[in-house]
Amino acid sequence: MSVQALIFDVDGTLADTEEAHRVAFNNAFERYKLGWKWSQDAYRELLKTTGGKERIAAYLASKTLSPSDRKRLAELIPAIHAEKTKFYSSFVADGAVPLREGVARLMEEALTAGCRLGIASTTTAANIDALLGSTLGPRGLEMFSVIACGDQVPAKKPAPDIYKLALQHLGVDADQAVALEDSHNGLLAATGAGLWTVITPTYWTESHDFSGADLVLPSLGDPAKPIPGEPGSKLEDAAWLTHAELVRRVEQRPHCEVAALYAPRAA
Ligand code: XBP
Ligand code: MG
Repeated sequence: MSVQALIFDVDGTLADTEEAHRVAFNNAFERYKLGWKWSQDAYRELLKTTGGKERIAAYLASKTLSPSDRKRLAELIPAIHAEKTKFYSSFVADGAVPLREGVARLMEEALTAGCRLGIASTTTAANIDALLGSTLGPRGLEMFSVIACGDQVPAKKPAPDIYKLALQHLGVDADQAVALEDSHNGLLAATGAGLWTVITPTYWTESHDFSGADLVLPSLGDPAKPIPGEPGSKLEDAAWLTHAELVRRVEQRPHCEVAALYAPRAA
């Protein structure tokens, strides 16, 4: 199989965005005078639910409320989330969130090698537009052949739906694509769709279970920000993951071999 596409997750992978999301949620809660405030510890737990609207619903489910209050607040979720998205996309548009190290470099190396780029994310198109525009300029959106995101699929990560949608629109098979992710839910979604996976965790996801991942690195690395201990620990060519090394590793050890190592033992 040859690698035809790299499919990037957004939040935590393209950029370390979750602190900005957390502040945006809290701003929206204040705007609606809800008296809610998500601490970093609480948010780390809440992140186990993907999707902002679903996350608010999960938080609501954890609260003790009268049936009428629960119904009123549940009906308010879309409006609260829309307000949150306004706050978040304005933070990002103002340049508050840079790309993680190595992301722009790997994207350019892939495009130069004739490999296409896709996105498979749980967040909204508005947030992705703001992030790509503020970090890569007008060219940002054009670099991606496909952007699969948010409510385009009924089941969000860890369901594989968003990756299957990205593959479908790219017109490539799962064994011709690599997923780049940061979280356990993202890993499950990508492996569930049959993709080779590169995981670069963040502060929010470093404690997650990444069993079954094909390659786990602290970041993609860059000449300006080399990965400590590399080359030699996990990488061969450089102290950052190059597109050439990624392709070589995928071709040497297709995902199906790795998945077999973690396949549940037959009863
Ligand atoms: C991570 C998510 C998103 C963000 C918040 O998405 O689960 O819900 O935390 O963004 P990704 P929204 O798949 O890119 O890691 O409020 O727009 O959902
Ligand atoms: Mg993510």
